[in-house]
Amino acid sequence: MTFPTEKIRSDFPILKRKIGSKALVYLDNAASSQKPKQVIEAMDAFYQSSYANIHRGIYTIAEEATELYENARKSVARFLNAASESEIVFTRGTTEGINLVRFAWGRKNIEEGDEILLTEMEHHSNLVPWQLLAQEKGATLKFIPFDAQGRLQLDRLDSLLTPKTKLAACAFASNTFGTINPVEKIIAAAHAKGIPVLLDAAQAVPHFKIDLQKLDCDFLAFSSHKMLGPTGIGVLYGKKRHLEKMDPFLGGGEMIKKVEWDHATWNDIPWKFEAGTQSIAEAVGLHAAIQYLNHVELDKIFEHDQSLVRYCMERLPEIDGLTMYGPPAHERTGLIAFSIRDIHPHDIAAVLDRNGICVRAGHHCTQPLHRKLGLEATVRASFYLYNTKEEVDLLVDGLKDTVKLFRK
Ligand code: 7TS
Repeated sequence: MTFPTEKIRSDFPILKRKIGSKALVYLDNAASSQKPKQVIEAMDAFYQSSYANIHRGIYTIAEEATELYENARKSVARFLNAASESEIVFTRGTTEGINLVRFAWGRKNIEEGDEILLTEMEHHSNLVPWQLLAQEKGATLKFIPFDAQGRLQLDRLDSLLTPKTKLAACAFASNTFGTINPVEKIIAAAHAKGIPVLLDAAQAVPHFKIDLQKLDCDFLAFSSHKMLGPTGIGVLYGKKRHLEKMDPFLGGGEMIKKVEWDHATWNDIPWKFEAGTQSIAEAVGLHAAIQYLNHVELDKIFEHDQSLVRYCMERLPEIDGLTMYGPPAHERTGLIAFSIRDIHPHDIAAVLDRNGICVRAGHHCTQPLHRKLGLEATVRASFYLYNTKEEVDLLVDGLKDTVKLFRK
């Protein structure tokens, strides 16, 4: 069966928009995805009929709101095949999830002289929190390097995992190279030495199936807004035995059991980590997004995204002076970063915008990675389930126009 792109496109109201006289071509999905009407309507219906704060009301709509929020948690647990929904903590997004581990796990477990192993292709969200923790504790950061094709050099792994390593934290898929990293190997090598592993799955969960029972990572963080859901909500998965031993992240309402004047005891997991009023409507929206992804099927979405990136990588060499970064198409998610000789990425993005085409130009929050490539910035096109081959053609046409304009 062919992938039902037209049917899918009809579910996304924004895709009917024009930029000037041009149809919107949205190729910035790695930054954030668009939302189907099923997500927008689920949140709208919640606000119109069941909105109330959760976990405290005895009245009907408060009970409905609580059930919807907790059902969203159950659906995330099923989506990832987590052992229990108590391992699913709602956060504001990937960045907050990683910082939660930094504060609630890292402060307790990282000491002076310890090492944290990262990779050279981390988003700043999985780099800066560890820099801050390392500075606070007197710990050191180590990095698995990447090679000329944007692949991790795993032959270095064993020597980088030392008796001082207390955590390995790694992007499941790179937001700049698109590389799907061999995280299973990293997890196996780290676990053999008793080292827990955190995966930044911001670019993974939206695009391919993850089975936490098979994967066996200790922590995994991602954002709803990159997987058709709303902004303002994300997930931190943590193994029960870690979450139970961790200190709270933020203090306040909801995360407590009993409060005295000078101390308090903590709620059970996952609520111990959910202080204050949560993003309730956003949880409803995330639930609807998961239902949508399940309906289309992630395996098919992955195949579709890869077919687009493969086609794009076949066509991009038609552009004079273009360099692509990262591994072959079959080793990546549906995104490609590139540069064109003597034309600034911002100029490329600005000309494409005149054609209605949205791409990301800049360092994509991976400055050290760009510096290692000797670049300040690249252009990145990233695809998702509603993109088409025709849109790739429009991108290539737009790039040809850009080159003509700048090489007159
Ligand atoms: N980790 C990775 C691998 C990411 O790609 C991003 C966002 C984040 C973490 C942070 O997610 P947030 O939801 O907490 O902001 N990546 C991008 C990007 O590539 N362009 O804009 C945001």
